Amino acid sequence: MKKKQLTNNSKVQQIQDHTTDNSDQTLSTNQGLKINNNQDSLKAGERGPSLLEDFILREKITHFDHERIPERIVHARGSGAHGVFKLTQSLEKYTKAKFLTEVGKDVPVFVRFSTVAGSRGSTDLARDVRGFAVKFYTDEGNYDLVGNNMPVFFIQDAMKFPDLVHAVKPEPDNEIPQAASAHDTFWDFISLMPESMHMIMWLMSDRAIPRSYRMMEGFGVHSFKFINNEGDVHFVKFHFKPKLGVNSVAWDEATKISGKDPDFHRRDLWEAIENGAFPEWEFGVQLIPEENENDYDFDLLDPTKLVPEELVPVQIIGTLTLNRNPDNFFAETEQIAFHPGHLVPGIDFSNDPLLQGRLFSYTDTQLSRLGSPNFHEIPINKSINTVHNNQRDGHMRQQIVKGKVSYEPNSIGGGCPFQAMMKDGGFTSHSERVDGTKVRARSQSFVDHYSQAKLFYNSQSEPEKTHLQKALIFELSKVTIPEIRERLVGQLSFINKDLASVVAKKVGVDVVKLKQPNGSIPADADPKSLQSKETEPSIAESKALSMKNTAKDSIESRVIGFIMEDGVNATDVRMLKSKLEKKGAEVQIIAGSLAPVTADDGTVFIPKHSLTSTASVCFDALYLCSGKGSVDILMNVENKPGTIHFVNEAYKHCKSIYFGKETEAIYKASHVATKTHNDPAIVNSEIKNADELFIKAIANHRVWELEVERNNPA
Ligand code: HDE
Repeated sequence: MKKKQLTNNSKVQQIQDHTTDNSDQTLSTNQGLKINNNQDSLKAGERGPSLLEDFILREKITHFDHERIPERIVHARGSGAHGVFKLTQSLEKYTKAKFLTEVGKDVPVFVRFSTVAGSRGSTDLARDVRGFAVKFYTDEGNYDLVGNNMPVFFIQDAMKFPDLVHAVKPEPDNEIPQAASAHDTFWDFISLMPESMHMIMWLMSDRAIPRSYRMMEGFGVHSFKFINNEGDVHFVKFHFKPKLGVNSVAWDEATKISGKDPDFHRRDLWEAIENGAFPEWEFGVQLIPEENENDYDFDLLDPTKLVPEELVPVQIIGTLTLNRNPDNFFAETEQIAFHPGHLVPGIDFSNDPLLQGRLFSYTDTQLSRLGSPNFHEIPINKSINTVHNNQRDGHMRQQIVKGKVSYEPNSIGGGCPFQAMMKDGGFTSHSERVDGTKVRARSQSFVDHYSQAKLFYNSQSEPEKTHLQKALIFELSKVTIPEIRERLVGQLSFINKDLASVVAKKVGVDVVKLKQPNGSIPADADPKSLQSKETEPSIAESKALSMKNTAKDSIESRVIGFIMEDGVNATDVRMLKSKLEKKGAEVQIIAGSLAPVTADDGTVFIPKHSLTSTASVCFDALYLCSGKGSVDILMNVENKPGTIHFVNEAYKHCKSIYFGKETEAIYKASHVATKTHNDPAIVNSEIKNADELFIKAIANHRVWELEVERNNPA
């Protein structure tokens, strides 16, 4: 694939000013002293003890000893990329934020995707929420949109966050399990928190096992506020919609990928960008005038609720494109420091009690992770706007401020740096009348915990509903305490009776009717009585909530495995490869070994994988290449188990499989031969327009609706 032109911008320049290229350079100490022996420590005699005076050894080892910094408490596992945000439609009517009013201007960004629960070295394919954090380096300062790939959250108040995280993290006595919610403490907590039920529907859906970071939606989750030049206020919800559609893998696939390639998402993002297939999202907003705040049957301040797109459509106003991989994972992806409180004029917080709590947490966590209040000076965190203030000193200070003055007001420094006038774009908090009694309480408008959980479940396609049921069954089957399973099933019964009974049957409990007081939990409450109001959603279904209804018209960056051996039909390979590549897909060759494959006309193909070094779970679709000689080798005693397993597993996971000419032996030995009536994703070279049918099937991602038929023991 041809590399597209990288966008150059001021942030790229700023970061590049800090990069070092070691090529053609001599090794040196941190003090710039050239080193002429990097093999041996200084000793008293060749076989004698090492000497304390070996400052070169000591410097090297001391630096090594301090290489690690604490990983993020949550979202520890992640990967990121640089890119650009381009506004296509001005929001001047609603906000004075310049980056949302200057159409066509390139705003540099860095995006970090992450899982939440696992540690830095955990697998990418855990069932989990994904972080979707975007730093916009605007001319008015950094704006951070620190969101997720799901539009709601587990809890309504920051007070519960440490409890939630402790419950999902590995259990404290034995540190088991890593990166998994399928254990007692998570479901114990959840079963006692009816407010989490909407989020649980999202978490048990396939959104929690994405095919790629590039195929996930992003959401700001909370309601924020837009303020325009006249001081008018609109509530705003932020959305990123992937141009490649929202797609996921099967759970069986996710568990296998975790073994075959735990870096699957990280690699996928990296390779797509290296290949010039730059991931893109449409950026959209839902806008609600301040005076309409109370028009809905949910509270806009409640982060367990979304605003259905049927009620407030998403207006697409820009594009986010990721076009450059970091040069150094630690310096950029690990040290980037997000904070929902990094704002620009024209955007403000709402009183969402979860958001309000976050405003404390992020700087606090950077202080312990990055170790200094000067973390804003690290290149990846640095604003492209100039920074002038009277803050001084601290660990690792980089800025060298000239002069005597570090206070304001001052006359010695001519009063500088001086306060910005409003007309110069200074930040002013939106002035809002706030009065009330000091209370430690939750608003009554937050007590409906089931209506949007129902809305989500009802909006899913049949295969999505089945996957959600199976996810709950898997997770609860790992819960060792029957009372927890029973309590959770009781919660499900308020969402959907069939869902509750299907799950109950499989996890060995009865559907027990729980009592229903409101959602807040009194200290002496009976756990079985912790229910909120059972309410109905105001609309029956929302199309935007099903992945089925997202873009399915592109095969760009899809990875297609071509399985071949010596004697393969070179013409067929070349023709299909070129058609797929023209549409932006990537072809990777798989053979019995990594030895070069010689085709029927003498062409040599170099395999990227062998049947044993990879697996079908790492590909979007398979082509069993034409050619009797090739098929004979793929079906010999050594290769046959691998070849057939490849096909059967891809079949089970509802992928498209294309059987080339003379591949009957593979077809017949596989499970595919047993049932393929009306299966649009099984393509045979004898069918008319076979190549086009294959391309269409790949764009459709999977034939999930045939999952029952395609099930086999692979
Ligand atoms: Fe975070 N969260 N969070 N969070 N969060 C962190 O900050 C926290 C919440 C989110 O790629 C931490 O720098 C509290 C909601 C993302 O670096 C920490 C509360 C949402 C990332 C923290 C929340 C998020 C974080 C850990 C409840 C979705 C990764 C390391 C009051 C809208 C950003 C760090 C990255 C990271 C605290 C709730 C998203 C500990 C206290 C809701 C995407 O500060």
